[in-house]
Amino acid sequence: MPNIQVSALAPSTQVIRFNRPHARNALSLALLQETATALHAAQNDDSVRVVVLTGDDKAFCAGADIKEMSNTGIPMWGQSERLLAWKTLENFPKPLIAAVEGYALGGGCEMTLLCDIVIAGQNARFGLPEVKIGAFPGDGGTQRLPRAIGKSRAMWMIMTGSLIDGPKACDWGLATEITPAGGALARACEIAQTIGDMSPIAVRMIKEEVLMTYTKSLDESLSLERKLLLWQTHDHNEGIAAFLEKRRPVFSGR
Ligand code: DAK
Repeated sequence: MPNIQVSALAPSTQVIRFNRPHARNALSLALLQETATALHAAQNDDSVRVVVLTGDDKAFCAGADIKEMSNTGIPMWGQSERLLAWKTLENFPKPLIAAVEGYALGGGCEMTLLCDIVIAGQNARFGLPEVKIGAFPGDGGTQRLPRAIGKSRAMWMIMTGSLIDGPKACDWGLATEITPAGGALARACEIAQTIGDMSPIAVRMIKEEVLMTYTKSLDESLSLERKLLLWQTHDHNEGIAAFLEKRRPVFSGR
């Protein structure tokens, strides 16, 4: 049985669904690699404008596969296949939306931190419980969580392994929006469709620029943003023309 299912739920939106329900969608190396392969394909497919990551009603993803850890021990953390798969997620240039129902724990929560927008069902539970197995969230969680929700809340979550529910995740800025239980995927696809109608080149630039916040100083990122003023595209001309002509723009991605 494949560890993920890839489908198009709306034109221009690709949905990657984690498919290890017996293990609460834990991130086996195979699941991680299949996800990376699907993302590579989506990156190279112009018809895909937005990717939605999702799980099932019980779990988005319960984190690294603890049963695999007991097979391979500590060296698994440094496995190049594992690190490369995480890099693929981190460097994915198109919008990534997480639709979370149930548990998003450990690596599953770290994955949502790499998504650009996170839609959580009312029953969602977010947490970084690695401390309970004598570890720490080593796929970016110790760095990205405090940037997302602030130091004190991040310390509390990471040091105690406590989970927070969807509404609190939304209140703290870990999730973008909350839906009734079972509604996260539909809402994520709706947002994906809205973004999919925009100029893909503008959306890509926006993602790149916003993410500079986390990697560069303000001076450097502001000057890079200013340099982008020199950037001109057909889509920009088309957007202006469509506004003036009171019609919907037709973006080509050039
Ligand atoms: N791995 C493997 N199997 C898992 C799993 C996981 N993370 N989570 C759940 N399962 C399996 C359970 O073992 C159970 O299998 P069977 O017993 O049926 O064979 C099945 O899924 C159903 O689980 P439960 O019976 O427990 O179901 P519940 O609904 O009652 O509870 C739960 C669901 C997700 C709350 C619970 O299963 C749970 O607490 N799971 C563990 C969650 C967790 O601890 N996640 C963090 C994993 S560590 C690094 C260092 C560390 C890390 C990364 C990098 N570096 C140094 C680079 C660590 C990363 C992690 O993510």
